[in-house]
Amino acid sequence: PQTIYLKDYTPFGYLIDSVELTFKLHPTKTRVLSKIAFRPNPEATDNRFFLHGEDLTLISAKIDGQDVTVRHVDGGLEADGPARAFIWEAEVEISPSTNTALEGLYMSNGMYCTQCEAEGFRKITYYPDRPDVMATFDVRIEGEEPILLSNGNPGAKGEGFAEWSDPWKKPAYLFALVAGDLINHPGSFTTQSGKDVELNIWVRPWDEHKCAFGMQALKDSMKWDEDVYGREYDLDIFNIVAVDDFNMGAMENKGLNIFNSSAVLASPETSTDANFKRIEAIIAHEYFHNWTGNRITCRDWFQLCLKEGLTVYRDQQFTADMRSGDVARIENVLALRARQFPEDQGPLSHPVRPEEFQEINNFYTATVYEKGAEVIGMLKTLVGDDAYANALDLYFERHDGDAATIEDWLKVFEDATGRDLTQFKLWYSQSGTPKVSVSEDWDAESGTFSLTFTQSTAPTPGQDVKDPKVIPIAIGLLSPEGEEIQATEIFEMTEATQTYQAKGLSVRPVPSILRGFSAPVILEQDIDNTRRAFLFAHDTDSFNRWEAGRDLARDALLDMIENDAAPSALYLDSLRKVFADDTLDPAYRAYLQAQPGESDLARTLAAKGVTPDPDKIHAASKAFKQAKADALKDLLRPIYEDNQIDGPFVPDAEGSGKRALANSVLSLITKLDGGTLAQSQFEAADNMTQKLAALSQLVTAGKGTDAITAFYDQWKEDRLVIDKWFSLQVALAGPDDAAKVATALTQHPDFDMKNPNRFRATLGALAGNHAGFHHKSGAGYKVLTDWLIKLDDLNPQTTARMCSAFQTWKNYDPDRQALIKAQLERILAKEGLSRDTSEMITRILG
Ligand code: HT7
Ligand code: ZN
Repeated sequence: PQTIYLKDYTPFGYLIDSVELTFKLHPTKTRVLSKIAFRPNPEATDNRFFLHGEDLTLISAKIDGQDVTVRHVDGGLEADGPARAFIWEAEVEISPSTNTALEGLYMSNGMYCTQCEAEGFRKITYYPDRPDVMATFDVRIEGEEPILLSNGNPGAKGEGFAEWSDPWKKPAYLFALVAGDLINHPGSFTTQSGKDVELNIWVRPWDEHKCAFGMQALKDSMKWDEDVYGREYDLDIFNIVAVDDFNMGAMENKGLNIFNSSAVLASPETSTDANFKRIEAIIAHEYFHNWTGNRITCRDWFQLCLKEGLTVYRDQQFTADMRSGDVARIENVLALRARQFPEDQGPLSHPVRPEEFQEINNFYTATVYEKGAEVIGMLKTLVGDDAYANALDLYFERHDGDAATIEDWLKVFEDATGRDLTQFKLWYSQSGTPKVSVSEDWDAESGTFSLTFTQSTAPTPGQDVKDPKVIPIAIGLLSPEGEEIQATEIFEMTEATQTYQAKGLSVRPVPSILRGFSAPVILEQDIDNTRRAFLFAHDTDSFNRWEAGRDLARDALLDMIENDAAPSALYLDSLRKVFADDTLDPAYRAYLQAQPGESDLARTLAAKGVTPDPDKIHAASKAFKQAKADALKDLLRPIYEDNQIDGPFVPDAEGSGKRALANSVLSLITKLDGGTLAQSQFEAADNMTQKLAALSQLVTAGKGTDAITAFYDQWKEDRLVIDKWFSLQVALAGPDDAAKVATALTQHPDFDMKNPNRFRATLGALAGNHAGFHHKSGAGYKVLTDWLIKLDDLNPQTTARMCSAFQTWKNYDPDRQALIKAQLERILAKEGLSRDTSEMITRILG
């Protein structure tokens, strides 16, 4: 397969003034007629007229009304393009119902829909399918379906047809079409300049009761983007459509966002608090793309973080404003460490702006998205809130309508602040997670406290040597009594080794370093657990307070795993004191007692050079939880009772926080009562958050058989709930059973490998069950591989994404490595393996 390089970018030879598309819908013989006005691009040096095209049957092609001879070449066609303005017309035939890759135009349960990012439009018609080619689109859809939707504003409509017109220039990846038997949940929004916008969430009739929350989240997002970024919506209508078969969460097509139904549909009976929170964030994310992604798009796919990093940063700000900011930061960092750190510290490591790829779909990664957002957060920390706001205003003003680059983005900040960002740019080009180690010095005579920091980044694939980066390190100082004697300051580290000093102090302070996780680095602090316990009790920075408790818990667990130690009395004692504090926000309190997961512990061991033993990790995790339950015994029931809510379920910060705390306590109580309380919660629960938490506890306690059956019987008609049913059983199966449970569920009549949600619920859950997946028999590896090989024929994109389950393989012992390697080689040997999966496996093998 061909590798594409950032350094090879050249503009396309032609510009497009307008695109007219007509769709004559048919499940196997859809006709697409295109009429495109091209003219030579004065900035291009190469005027080859090449149009991308895949899986298309060409019926006819004309230039200025005359039939034209085309040459079919790899990935598309070529024709002799005139060196003047001309009209290209083509008719192609495609087959949506047999398109299982869910890219281009496909069918999901009888409904037509599209997914064009990144390179799916070329499966719809011949076109320069690259983001720097932007055009206005006029679309006519002819079909029997009652609802026919596309981008932009609605035009003429009649029996069997509808027309849409998008006045904003856009790249083809933002094109969308939906046709089906849908009903709308309506809403409206008046923009800051007084324009009324029609809002709709389009769903199947039976899902109408699951739209209200999404609609409110959309209105909140529209208002927030006006209030915080001054961004107003720019069409008369904003449509969202829910689709069951979808490769990712959602897609920001101009004026017609398409959502995986799991990312928009919600009701208290069927969705958990976590689902509600995720839906709110995804609706915001896709809406925010209207400015950061659509009005200003990417010049090429290497610049993906330009829109994704910024839009994730914006949706994280939104969540922090809508809910608890402290908890949101903990959740973002947990997600970064769980998904991005392993990527950046393994064979798939790549820069936030990659410089080469074979298949761009493989680069919609935690590094581009989540680390990309951290980079924006650091930039804001470095320049300050006001300068950030000015820079963003300038960005929108200067680049509206552009297909921009990271250079453009940084130039805006340089111009707005006068700051040189040359070194900062390394965050975009240099991969790997920096390690920052720190040592302390106290000069009592002068009252000077020094912190000496050293940064280093291990080599990553293709990058042996790393330069020092700019790292904003937020530091606060506490007195030995726990009072804040110096509020948070930002220390800008730019050298490999650099010292921070605080002078004129009367006592040696206790430092709180990297407050709020001010940079995506690994902080190595040589401090003892008494210091950690102190910070856990007193740190005035909520993130670092939580982090201190987590570090204590992690060290206690590692001691149990490595040295068969007893659960740390210091930790349990500290936890008791902190956990008893009912003035703390319940959601935050729930996080204070959460322990690192098994995969997290395995990675921590590997980073220390210790080979992780999944069985030992599993056993220690269980024993640790039991010890916590014993130590907190008398506190648990009162906390559980105090956090029950009378009245209707509201998925807001307050309600979800109380439920999170009550359910975290339930998991400890189950360790003591064997599941009695969980059984009554399961029977009484009127919402999915409490139902599923109770079911999880029953299954973990080995008492779940009847509840699993009852749950299925109650919810068998609801696909999204049944995804939970599949996932929970595999995720909670014991190490010896996980592969068997997953295999048995793949035989269940409701298992459908073509549906990515169901596939992930079953096989993704197996990969997430650490001790089960890494079972020494190799059964976990084999079951996942068997299914990845089958899925690759149907859906390469989802297959390739799921290969990342193997990315940590070199952390394990030689036997497990050999077992995994054999499975990776088996995948690679498969005849006709997709480019997506082949690239992933080749990179993982290293
Ligand atoms: N910009 C979108 C990324 C995307 C995608 C979405 C759905 C299916 C396939 C996809 N490939 C790429 C989603 C986002 O970041 O908002
Ligand atoms: Zn996005």
